[in-house]
Amino acid sequence: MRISPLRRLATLATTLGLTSLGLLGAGAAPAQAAISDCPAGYFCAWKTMDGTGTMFKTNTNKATLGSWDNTFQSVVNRTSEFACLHDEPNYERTVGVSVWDPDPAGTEWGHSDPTVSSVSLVPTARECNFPAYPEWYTSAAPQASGFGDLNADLQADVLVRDKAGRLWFLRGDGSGQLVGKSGWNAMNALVRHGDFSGDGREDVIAREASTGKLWLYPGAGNGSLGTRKLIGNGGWNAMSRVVSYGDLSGDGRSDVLAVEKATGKLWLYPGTGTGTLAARKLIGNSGWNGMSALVGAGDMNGDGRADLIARQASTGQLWLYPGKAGALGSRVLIGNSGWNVMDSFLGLGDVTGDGRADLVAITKSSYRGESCRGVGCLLVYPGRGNGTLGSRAETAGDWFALNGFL
Ligand SMILES: [Ca+2]
Ligand SMILES: [Ca+2]
Ligand SMILES: [Ca+2]
Ligand SMILES: [Ca+2]
Repeated sequence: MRISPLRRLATLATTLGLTSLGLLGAGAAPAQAAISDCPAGYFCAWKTMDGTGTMFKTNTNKATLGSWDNTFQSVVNRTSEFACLHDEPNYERTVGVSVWDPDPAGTEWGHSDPTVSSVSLVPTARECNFPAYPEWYTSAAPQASGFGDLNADLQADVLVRDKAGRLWFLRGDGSGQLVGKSGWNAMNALVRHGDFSGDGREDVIAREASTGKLWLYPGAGNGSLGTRKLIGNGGWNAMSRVVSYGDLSGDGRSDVLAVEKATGKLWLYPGTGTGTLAARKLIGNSGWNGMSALVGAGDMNGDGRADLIARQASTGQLWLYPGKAGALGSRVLIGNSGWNVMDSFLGLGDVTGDGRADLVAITKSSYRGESCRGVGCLLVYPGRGNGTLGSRAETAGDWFALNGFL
């Protein structure tokens, strides 16, 4: 992504324009064009370095630029979307794209290389260079694992939240479907793991940042979500982590785990199967704030019970806490060190198609892999069925500039 370093304050531009007028003298000539002529809601460009002369303006995508092709020298983006300036026509994304942030007030303008041949306006900066959602491919599992599959086609699927607050359903064939049009950035926890409403379809649970309320979004069975229902009246912001786990209590219904910020205690909130949560039970006395990731990972050790994977922040180690009836068993080290390079984890059941639950991770900028480096590498660690993980596979490299995965 190329961002022009040459930015100027529009107030300066305005000043320059007025200065020019002043030099001309009152009434001596028509008012000279200026950056400030760009109307609100438009992207504007000029063939001059100071925003004078004829102005180009658009509030829609332009696949070609006609007489303006390769002429932009000064630009301002007064739209509420990101302006992508493509060096090639038809919004070519693979070469030469510069990104201009939304600037409805028109307080910033800058210089562009005179190489622009098409202009697109998009809700997220990522979309100037990539599709709105990342690449996700999976193999069908031999049997249902009870979670990780919103549309019940045996292929583990992912929900991705983008920086514009939209929610995308990735079914596992590389495609993405918009299932949440807006507003999802109001949530500061998003989890899914199993069926809470009791209709056999996987659901999503979200915590509203402004209220601390916990909402259940019932899965419709096709990747989209139905009308939400309140399942936690408030107070959930007292939790540092909320995990949708699968069944820990042993009644076949999916449960929620949460870590209490103030105490580091781990609580079990048993799902009732009717879209509510029963009275909580303490299952971890202290220390859980020392974990920087908690993943309801499904049955990793092959005993038929869902397990929990936790990353210890201080050591970068990965631990498996085997699920027992209503409690967690003694932890087992499954990753020696180095796991702090992961930005997030996904427990989706079996994604490799061998019937064993796997672990998926998305990397931070410090990751150095074999075929992928830096932020946004998608890694699959195949579960061996005995609680341990096989060697990672780097399966995609475009899981960045987004805002959450579940
Ligand atoms: Ca699926
Ligand atoms: Ca459900
Ligand atoms: Ca287990
Ligand atoms: Ca597997």
